[in-house]
Amino acid sequence: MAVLLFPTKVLFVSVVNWDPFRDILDEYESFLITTHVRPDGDALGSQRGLAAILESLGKQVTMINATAPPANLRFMNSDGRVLRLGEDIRRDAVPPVDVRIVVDTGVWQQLGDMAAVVRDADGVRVVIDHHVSSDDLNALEFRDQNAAATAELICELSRELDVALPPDAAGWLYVAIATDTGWFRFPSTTASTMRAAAYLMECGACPDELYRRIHEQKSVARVHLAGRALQGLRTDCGERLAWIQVRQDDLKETGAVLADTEGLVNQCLTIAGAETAFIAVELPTQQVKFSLRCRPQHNVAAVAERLGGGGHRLASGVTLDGPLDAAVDTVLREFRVLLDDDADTVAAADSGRDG
Ligand SMILES: [Mn+2]
Repeated sequence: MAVLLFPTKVLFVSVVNWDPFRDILDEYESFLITTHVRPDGDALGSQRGLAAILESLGKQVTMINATAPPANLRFMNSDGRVLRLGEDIRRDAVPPVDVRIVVDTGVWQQLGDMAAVVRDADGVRVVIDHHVSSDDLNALEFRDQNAAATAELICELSRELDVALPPDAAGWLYVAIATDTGWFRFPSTTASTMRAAAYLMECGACPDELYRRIHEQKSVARVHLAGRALQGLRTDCGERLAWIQVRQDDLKETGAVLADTEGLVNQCLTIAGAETAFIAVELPTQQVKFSLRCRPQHNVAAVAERLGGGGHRLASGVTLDGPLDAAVDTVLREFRVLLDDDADTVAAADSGRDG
């Protein structure tokens, strides 16, 4: 059997032409890097990874975002290098730079208050992104819609420029790719994604430690709340819908806070045969906040939109007036329509409901 020996260059084929980026590096010295509001792992990781590359080439880099990252990603800014506009730095104190780079989005609205900072300045504008939808930012674009994360492009850039990534930067980029791919299990994950991850490990990223820092930091109250919510899990439409609810009393009695309900709904989709799911969370205002999820054959955005909410095909949300039971019934009806269920199945499932 023939053994194929691939040189590194073949393994790391780039679909993006980075030559214009090289030209920018030849010509300019100071850079501002920003990303979208409510920055996620890919946004922050790409921002920080790119900054590390530019700094190791001797460039001046400022990082400013419109909003702060969620609590479990704050370790990615433990040195405070990523500034928050209006908190850490005033708008009129933003330094003049040669180049403004936007990562992980190309949409003005997603930049929040940073949009004006990027727009109202002379100089070169760059977008590095993997999303399909984009405004015309009048920028040099480095885009690969097939990349699982913007950080894949940043990895590519570091190899193209032959810049070794410091271990912390490798870790940030690893977090970026891991979180955007659901730890390498979403269909967006390709062989190139895994090669990028391997490269980052070679540069010093520690997957076990990074997973722990992001996903194994729960409070006892949060785990208790999850237990309680899951204990009350119900199914409908022949177990094609699984749903849970959290009352204000559940929060009070476990000591959990509203944010502790985040991500709980995804547990419902771990049930064999479950195609759709929702969580109903009773708010202090008596309103009820719903998070809707589904498998790719369905579209819960349609459900959310019919009820006045919105979101993505696979993950949407809507807030309805209470009381909880009435709001849940409204949403259940919509899901039964969505699943195009016949009356018999619905009736059978309903008899199992004790609410
Ligand atoms: Mn991304």
